[in-house]
Amino acid sequence: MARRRPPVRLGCLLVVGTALLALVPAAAAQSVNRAAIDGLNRQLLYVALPLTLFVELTLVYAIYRFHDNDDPEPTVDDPALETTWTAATAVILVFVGVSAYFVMGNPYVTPAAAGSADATAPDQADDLTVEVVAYQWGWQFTYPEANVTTRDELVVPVDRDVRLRMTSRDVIHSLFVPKLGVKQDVFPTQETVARTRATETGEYTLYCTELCGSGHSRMDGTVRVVNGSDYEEWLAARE
Ligand SMILES: [Cu+2]
Repeated sequence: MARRRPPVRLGCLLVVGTALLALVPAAAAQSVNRAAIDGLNRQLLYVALPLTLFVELTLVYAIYRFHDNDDPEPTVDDPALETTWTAATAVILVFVGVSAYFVMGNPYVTPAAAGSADATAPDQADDLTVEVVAYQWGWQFTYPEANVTTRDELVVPVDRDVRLRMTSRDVIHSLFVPKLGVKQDVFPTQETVARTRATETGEYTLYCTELCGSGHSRMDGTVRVVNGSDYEEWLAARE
């Protein structure tokens, strides 16, 4: 039976179809971190999806086309084909690496990557700084400028850079706010920093995402993103 190339036309169709998917507007992200991470996910999805479909459909086609082939021919060398798929794979891996590198280097996603300055250096003027202490099993948030402390509730103004300087009173914890794309481990005797700028008001759940003892599953809280004047009011009411 004659050897046939996989359905290349079908592959092209899939690539074009998925590229069109990229034109569909994505749901608005709730923070700059989240926008960067979602953007990367979409980029990788648009590469992975047509490839997956192409491979799977080629497999199904081969099964259908050759299922009653009683006289299969041995595979022959095809240097051109081998070079092509090796180079194509390399290009895809470089694309994945470079895309991920830029998001990891984003100063909101990795605050320590913002210039050579260490992340715990004096804060920038436009940053609202909140000191976070994690403990078994809860979160304490202190607003140093206002001398206000809350438990399990972080209130931040929308569209403003927020810097969380975090430490732990006992064991390792990890602050995770999925909707805001914030995730950072919290260590005893050490300070780590998380940064974000929320772009949508609302209530978001925060979790501890490091198994830290029997109360770990209850170690959650709320991040309330409010507009600037509501934030000032809230702060003033607690001073
Ligand atoms: Cu914890």
